[in-house]
Amino acid sequence: MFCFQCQETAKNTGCTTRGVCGKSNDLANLQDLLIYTLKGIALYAELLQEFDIRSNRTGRFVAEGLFATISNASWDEQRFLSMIQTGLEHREELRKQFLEAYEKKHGRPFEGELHDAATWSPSDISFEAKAPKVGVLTTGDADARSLRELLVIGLKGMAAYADHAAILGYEQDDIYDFFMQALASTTKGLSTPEMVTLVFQAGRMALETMALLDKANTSTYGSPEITNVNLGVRNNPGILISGHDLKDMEELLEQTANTGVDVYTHGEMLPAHYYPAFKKYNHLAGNYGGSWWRQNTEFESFNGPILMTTNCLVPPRKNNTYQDRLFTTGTVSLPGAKHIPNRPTGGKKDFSAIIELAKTCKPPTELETGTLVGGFAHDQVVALADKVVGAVKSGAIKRFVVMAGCDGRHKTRQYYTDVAKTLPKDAVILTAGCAKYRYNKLNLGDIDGIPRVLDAGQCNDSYSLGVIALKLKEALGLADINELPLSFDIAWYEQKAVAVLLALLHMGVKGIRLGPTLPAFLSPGVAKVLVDQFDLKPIGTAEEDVDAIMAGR
Ligand code: SF4
Ligand code: SF3
Repeated sequence: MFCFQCQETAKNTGCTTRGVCGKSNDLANLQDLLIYTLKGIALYAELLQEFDIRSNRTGRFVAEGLFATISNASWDEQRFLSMIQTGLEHREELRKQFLEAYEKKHGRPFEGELHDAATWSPSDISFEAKAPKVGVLTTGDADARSLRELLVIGLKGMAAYADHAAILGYEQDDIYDFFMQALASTTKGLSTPEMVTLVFQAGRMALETMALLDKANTSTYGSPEITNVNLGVRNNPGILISGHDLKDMEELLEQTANTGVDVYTHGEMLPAHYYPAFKKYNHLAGNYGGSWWRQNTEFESFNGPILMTTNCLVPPRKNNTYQDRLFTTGTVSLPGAKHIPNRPTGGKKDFSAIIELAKTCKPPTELETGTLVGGFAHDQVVALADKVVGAVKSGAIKRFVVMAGCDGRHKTRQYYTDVAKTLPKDAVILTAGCAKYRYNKLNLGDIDGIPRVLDAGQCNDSYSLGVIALKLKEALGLADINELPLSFDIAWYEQKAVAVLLALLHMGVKGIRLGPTLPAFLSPGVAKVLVDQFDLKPIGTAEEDVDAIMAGR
């Protein structure tokens, strides 16, 4: 195996025998083979675009496949074996369609050469034998490998956003077309400038995908509102729901109403509390615990069933006792955990097994008390625009610092807590994603009633931060986003953060700090392009960086 897609990769170069995350050699190889299968599908889908033939079914399959390979989502080898099998069948359908369309148009059969990804057959070689031959290291040149993987890793993040939007009924042809073009491109001998262009196009498409998801979420559940979320527990049994899937949240809340079972959010599901559509459920009791890497202790003390709707799922340790209470659904899977099947067409998921189990469980053990405030997505911040702009003009707010992104288990992430603590009292933190758990319980106070940590939501809501920046630019009459009193100190872990980074670069944001380490998949040559063109920086110490941030550097 060779995997370097996340921030915790071994020695910041690559996991080669077993993932730091726990991913096995076989699972990593199967994920590579799934990506290779998607490349084969993409090659035909791209060719079919020339005949104006496309289908959302293919787009959806590719998005789901990419999403399944993101860090800490799908741990079940059987799942990948079945996706590869289905993918190859799907590829053959597209191949047939292409050959027919070609012959119809040209009056003769297609005789061109196609890449192995489009033609290999499991009747010639087993999945196990094929998988190790199609991974990241098959691209020998370090810069070409880096550009291809930056593109594929960014696509994985975009695919997660596209999948969430599709679940709510929002899909766009141009996004699916780009998935096909980008995946197919990695099988071609493109020049470096051509590959760089595709990476920057990925930034534009990432922004478009995030905008689509924002529309899907806000049209379905309303615009997030300022909300105080309870951190304590009640006396009823509870179900803990984590991950990012709001449709699962909706259906779980509906099905648990009047059952005597409360629902608590964990990790990235915290922002569900901000949506008007969920506020009517009195049994949505609060948020329990912190970010994903604390699951092994927090799931233990929750006492009731846990529903994982997406990443990040940390496999339970041997001494954990909650395996029997752990349920997965959607993209996420884990051998030994019960999986709630997808909703039938036009129907709903059936969470009754989780609810029945919850009724037999003890209420959660209290971890903390108090509340957390959030819900500062774009509409809410725009509603406060006069107040915010007034505070900037009066000098009460000197600087905004976007500290969005992911959390992770490494000690080096203490940096983000230290930055939050060290920032002067006239600085406001804008956040989204689970990165917030490094500082959202520090009680950093407010500036004339504006909290110093403004949480827009999940990593899926990072789009809001871009909209807020553009609105501030407009309100302050500035020509360029880089003239704003705004700095970016982004924490990344998994591939959605890479999509967000590419989107920010597309927006022209310069001087982003990215940590706790720069991605291992950036070769020195590719890193230099990003440093030269966008002034992308690694983090330093909290003190140095806060000084530089406040000085606009
Ligand atoms: Fe290693 Fe991260 Fe890949 Fe897991 S996801 S194998 S930790 S690089
Ligand atoms: Fe977190 Fe996994 Fe990325 Fe959604 S839950 S931000 S790491």
